[in-house]
Amino acid sequence: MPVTSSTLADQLRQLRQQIDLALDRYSVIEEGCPDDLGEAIRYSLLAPGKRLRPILVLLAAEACGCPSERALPAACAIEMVHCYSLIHDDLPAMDDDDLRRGRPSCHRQFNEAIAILAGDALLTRAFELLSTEIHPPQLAARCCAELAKAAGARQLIGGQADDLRGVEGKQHIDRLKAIHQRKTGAMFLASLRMGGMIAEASTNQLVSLVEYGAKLGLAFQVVDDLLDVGGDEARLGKRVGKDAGRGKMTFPGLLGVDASRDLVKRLVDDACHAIAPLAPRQTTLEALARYVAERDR
Ligand code: GRG
Repeated sequence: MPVTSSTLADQLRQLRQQIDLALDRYSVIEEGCPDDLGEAIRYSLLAPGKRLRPILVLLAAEACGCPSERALPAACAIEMVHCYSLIHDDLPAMDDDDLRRGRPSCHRQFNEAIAILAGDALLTRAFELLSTEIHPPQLAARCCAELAKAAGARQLIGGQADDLRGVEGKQHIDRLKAIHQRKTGAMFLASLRMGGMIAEASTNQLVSLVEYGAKLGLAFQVVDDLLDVGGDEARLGKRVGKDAGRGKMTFPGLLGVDASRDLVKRLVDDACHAIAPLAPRQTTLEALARYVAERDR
């Protein structure tokens, strides 16, 4: 059955609720965690993000025939790693942002030291969660390896390091794609692969999810760049116009706005094509890809 935009909106609302309840539960760190650190962790983690990566974990599991609840710890773990990366990205030494998810960024609300430590604590908590809440232990180990690889020096952290040097580098579309493949794409792929692995997906099913994730991750980032040019700051909950203002490479900057929009359409079509073999359970992932292309936040 086709998923209309209103049924997708309902499904996303329910998934976010399920994820937020689990994040709330998993981020209570008792005994020994200093109050201000615990507060900073929960302030950033429970702030109203889109929860796209955890949603991908749950939908990938469902698309491969497994109840989404089983994938909830992995969904929360990837959101924790994502949240750590946002906290650290906002620091003065990196992107120096005062606003995140519509609120003062973590270091503005608390202080730099607490923000660094809250990020560190979220990163380590994610692996604690995977190793204690995913069963059997072999599956937990595979999930830990998957997330560690995506968040590590070759992917998320390496992409961030290259991006920070961006203004000095050669402005080229392939270089831009490579940075985003590492900063955004790798975490999308890890989300989908962990969901698939928890559902005991076949190799062919994992290949479909990976192809979908590669196209979706890039589409997401092109839209992110387009929103940085023409988006609404209040709706996005973060500063707009900052990339162009800093001379950073962006898709609209390199290709123009219209060609960037065409690229998004092509990528979303390719993403939907990639998961056709998962029919009949692929429809929500398809609808999600269309939502990502049309999003305004
Ligand atoms: C500090 C290791 C380290 C990495 C930082 C996340 C990141 C890497 C940088 C943030 C800047 C940026 C444009 C990253 C690309 C990925 C991206 C668009 C992140 C924001 O993700 P959303 O829009 O955020 O899903 P919410 O708040 O909705 O979860």
